[in-house]
Amino acid sequence: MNNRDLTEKAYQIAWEQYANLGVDTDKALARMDEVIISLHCWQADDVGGFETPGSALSGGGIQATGNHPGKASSISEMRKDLEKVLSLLPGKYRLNLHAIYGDFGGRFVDRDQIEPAHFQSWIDWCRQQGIGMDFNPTFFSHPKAQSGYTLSSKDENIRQFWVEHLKRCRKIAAEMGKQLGTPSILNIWIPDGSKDLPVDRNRHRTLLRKSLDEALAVEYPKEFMKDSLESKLFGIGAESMTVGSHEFYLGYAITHNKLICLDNGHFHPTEQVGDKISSCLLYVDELLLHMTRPVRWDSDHVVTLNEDVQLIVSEIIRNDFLKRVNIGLDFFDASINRLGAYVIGSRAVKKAFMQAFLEPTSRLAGMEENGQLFERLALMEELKTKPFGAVWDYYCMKCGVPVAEDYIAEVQEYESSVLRKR
Ligand code: RNT
Ligand code: ZN
Repeated sequence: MNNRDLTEKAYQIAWEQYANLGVDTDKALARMDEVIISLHCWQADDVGGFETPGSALSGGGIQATGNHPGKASSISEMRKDLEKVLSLLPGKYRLNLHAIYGDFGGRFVDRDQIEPAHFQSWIDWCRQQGIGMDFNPTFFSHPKAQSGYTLSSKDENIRQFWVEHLKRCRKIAAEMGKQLGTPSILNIWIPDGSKDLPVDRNRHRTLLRKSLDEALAVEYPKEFMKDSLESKLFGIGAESMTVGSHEFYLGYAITHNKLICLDNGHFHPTEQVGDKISSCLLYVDELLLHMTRPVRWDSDHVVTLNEDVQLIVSEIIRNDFLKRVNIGLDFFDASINRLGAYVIGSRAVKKAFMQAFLEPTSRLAGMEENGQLFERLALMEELKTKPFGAVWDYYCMKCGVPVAEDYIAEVQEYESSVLRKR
């Protein structure tokens, strides 16, 4: 039997097995179109950007490790890589760009000088691809970030420099959203913090609030852009205090009607972001997710289909939160093929959604309601070994992208014909 027929046949059997559980696999497939993942540009080049030739990540307490050959070192290489990635992924996507990825035409343009024009070629590329765009100011890899403080700096010149950067980024994001007809999520993450025990934490947090008030003063229509705030527990070199903590941003977001960004690498390892969603959404309209895989620390490993990711996604689907949750990826692994990393991570998140769509949720909820807790746990365990993979493969086939592990050969081919020649 050829692969296509085999995939069809496996799907028919899966359809029946899920039907016995009261789940309609065809409906689950149709719902996959509602899931849009924002592909973070920074996996393509280890968070380098294109400000100057050979730009590289420095400071900020984040790190890409590894030196797999073929890293994108120009905008055209990056677009080519992203096009290849998109050709291997089922369903819908967006592009998530950092400010350092502007099209600066070979000239150095400092962060307080960037304009929408520097991002026009990206907007045009996204339009061609039929995808929306998200955006991020870049508060690291810059001499004015080396002190460890940006928006919360006590140095007024430095603070003003970063306020100006943020103002400009918001304007650029609004332009992206306006031109592409879908709001751009502007995510603010700053590395500000202290390696050792600070005496005056309060001053930095007060300054950060002041900077946000100044930079967010201009209101843009929600159809063009939305601001999001990303907290963190600690970073390398900022172990003792992070100015933009979860409490800080949650308070700011609630009082200013902003989005909260939950990065699942940014909490104590035993905390679950999946558990935070229903709390945050009682108080803010929308969330942004940074899906990542922290291994022992905020290591930004490639996302895999693990229980962290499954809980996050289940919470979204069980509570019908999809319209209020924006999904972004945030990992940067330079030790393996970078395109392959995108494909593994994006597919893992989509697989989690497919599993969530295949859950007999009302049946489980009924058991819970009746106090049948053994039955609830037993059914959850059994669901793990239902033929979800057959539905996933069929979905990929219907989307016209490589089925199952077939994408490995395509990534290998791209590596030998393109990446190894760079
Ligand atoms: C850092 C944050 C942040 C960055 C990107 C590059 O810990 O997670 O989201 O990873 O902005
Ligand atoms: Zn993040």
